[in-house]
Amino acid sequence: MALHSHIGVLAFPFGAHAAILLTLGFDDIKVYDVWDGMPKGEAFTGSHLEAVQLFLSATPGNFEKVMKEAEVESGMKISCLLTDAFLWFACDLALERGIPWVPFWSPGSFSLSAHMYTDKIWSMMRSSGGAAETAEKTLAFVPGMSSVHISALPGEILSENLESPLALMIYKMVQKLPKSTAVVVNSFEELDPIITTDLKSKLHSFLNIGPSILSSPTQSSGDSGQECLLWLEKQRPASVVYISFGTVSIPQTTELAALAEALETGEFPFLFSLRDNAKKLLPEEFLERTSKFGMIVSWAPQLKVLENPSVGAFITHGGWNSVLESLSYGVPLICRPFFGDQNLNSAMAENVWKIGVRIEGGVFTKNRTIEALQYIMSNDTGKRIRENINNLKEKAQNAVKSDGSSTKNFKALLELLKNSRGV
Ligand code: U2F
Repeated sequence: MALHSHIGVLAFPFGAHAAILLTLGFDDIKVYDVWDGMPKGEAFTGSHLEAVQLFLSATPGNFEKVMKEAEVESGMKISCLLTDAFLWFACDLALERGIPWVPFWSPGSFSLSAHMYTDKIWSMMRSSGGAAETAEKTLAFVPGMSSVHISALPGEILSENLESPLALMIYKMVQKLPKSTAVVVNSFEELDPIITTDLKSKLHSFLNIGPSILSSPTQSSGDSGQECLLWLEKQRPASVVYISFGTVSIPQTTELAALAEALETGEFPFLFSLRDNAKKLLPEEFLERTSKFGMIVSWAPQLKVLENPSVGAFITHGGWNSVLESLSYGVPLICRPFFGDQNLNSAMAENVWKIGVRIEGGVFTKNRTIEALQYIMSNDTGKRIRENINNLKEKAQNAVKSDGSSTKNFKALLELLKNSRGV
């Protein structure tokens, strides 16, 4: 892509706190830090919601300041805003400048769809007496999600509380998205064609450009990664349970104990990605007792792990990237969701795509975990699930081929960026 004399802004919230200026190529990217709203000179001790609140009160001024600095320093005008979709105010910044706003929605398209239907969902919940009363009703009026229960929706929708900064941010985002030039997601159209068609009818342009791990796999495994990959090589095909709860969540001690007991009792070979600070939460001497058939690492090269034929199931929190990666490599899921879109991702996996199961009751107990593992790993009961996930794997691989839907969408995105002012 020729982006000469082009200056765009990539902006992502929280943790990164950065606006990234993009010009010629990777060597030409310059990162600018944007103030995250934290009181200067003080260590922050509040909750993550307070952090979101502080961040929001610093916007959009914090971004505007840095964008101006970048323009002065580079001598170029910003011609496009490519931002995390959560940064809804980027819509106004782009409109003021007369340039495109391209929001990236990092979870799956169906959770975006659920947010787009929030007003309708709320009115249905109110007329039926509230979230608890409607928990078992299905989203019959949301295209492509008619078999999903209300109870699977993200907390930000179920609570009907716009005082929560996160819920307010998502709600405002939904109002702005129809004004965006294009909404980009890391998924593929064939995964939920009905939802894709519906979102295309509501947005100027809706571009599924994934799974990005299949179109540009770049993960390096490092030294600790090598060790667990060598260990996987020695295991029988489809015999290992891979366990990871993503970058944020860790189950509580009682649940970790139940999960550990299930692995130990059933002698399921396992590879567990568990951060060092959480290892002490495991039952005493669990590591020693299971060292013949299990391995724990603080970070696993997840893509290479899921690609390995010895892995037969993935116990996950249902984060969108983990779900997409698992289906891209054909590994059935056992989901224990924690917050946000994870419950919905897990419900889609179990009820719509039928590529996995949720832990019954929503929390690990020894028996429920053994049941889920036996169900998925068995030749008999797990067969259908493996067939379904392998079908989706094939569709995902086709989507990123040169004539695939995601490749076409990615080209459309590049055209859109090239045609933005300044090129
Ligand atoms: C938030 O999800 P997380 O970041 O907690 O989880 P994922 O979306 O599943 O992403 C985890 C990534 O980290 C990688 C793994 C995924 O790409 O391959 N990884 C790894 O390489 N090695 C490890 O040992 C463990 C993880 C949020 F909590 C979710 O609700 C959202 O769905 C998600 C996307 O917005 O962001």
